[in-house]
Amino acid sequence: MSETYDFLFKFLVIGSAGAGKSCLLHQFIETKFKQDSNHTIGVEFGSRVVNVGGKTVKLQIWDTAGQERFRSVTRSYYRGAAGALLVYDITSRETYNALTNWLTDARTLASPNIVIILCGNKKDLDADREVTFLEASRFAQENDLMFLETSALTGENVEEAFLKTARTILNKIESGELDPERMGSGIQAPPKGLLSLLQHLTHLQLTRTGCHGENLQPLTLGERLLPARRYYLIPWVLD
Ligand SMILES: Nc1nc2c(ncn2[C@@H]2O[C@H](COP(=O)(O)OP(=O)(O)OP(=O)(O)O)[C@@H](O)[C@H]2O)c(=O)[nH]1
Ligand SMILES: [Mg+2]
Repeated sequence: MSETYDFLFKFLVIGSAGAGKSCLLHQFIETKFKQDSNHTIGVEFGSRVVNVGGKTVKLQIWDTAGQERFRSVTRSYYRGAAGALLVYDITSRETYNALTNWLTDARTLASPNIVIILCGNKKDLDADREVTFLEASRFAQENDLMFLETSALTGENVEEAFLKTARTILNKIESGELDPERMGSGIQAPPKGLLSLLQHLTHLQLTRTGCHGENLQPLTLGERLLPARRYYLIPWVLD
């Protein structure tokens, strides 16, 4: 049975290899530290339903590989994301220096309106710190990002990072700054029509290619089928 929710937000977790992206996601979903985390191959997926400001929001989270060799694969998942955790490791200046590149990718490939929180992870390793809180908070301010230092190991600020991002998106919807109906907004309302009901019952999702043959996107209710597009039935992402 699929649960009910007011909104579904597509989230990305991006940043350099080894920054702790998969551990952050694991901590958020399972509330425990992921022991022996290996490099992510391509992308991994997780989801959790949260309560934000009286609304039930399902977060559909794509944890991407930080290694360069997966870049073309991971980039294809950016499109239409509503929020992102941009992660670096406070003990690795290299991961911090790469932030500008990740940020450019997120804003150009996902959406210019994507809500991003900068996460300085491995807060528990303060003795090995290479990036100060002040330096990163300035970077965040200059680039219009929210900012938190997190620890996937202790769980500190992990839930906050996801919830803060969801709350900001929700505020933008409520203020009219973000339109959930807009294609590629990364936000979906709950399944209402026959198409959605069918998709949820069969766990198959009707998708189509984008205007330029890129990424598969779910069909929206009432959308017309066009001869120039290709349509596919793919397994609905299960919990
Ligand atoms: N001390 C400490 N170690 C962490 C923390 N988060 C992750 N690690 C360790 O950092 C290493 C990399 O973590 P991952 O979560 O796999 O890193 P990733 O960003 O997903 O890496 P890719 O999938 O290759 O992009 C692992 O050895 C983790 O145990 C943290 O908050 N504190
Ligand atoms: Mg990973």
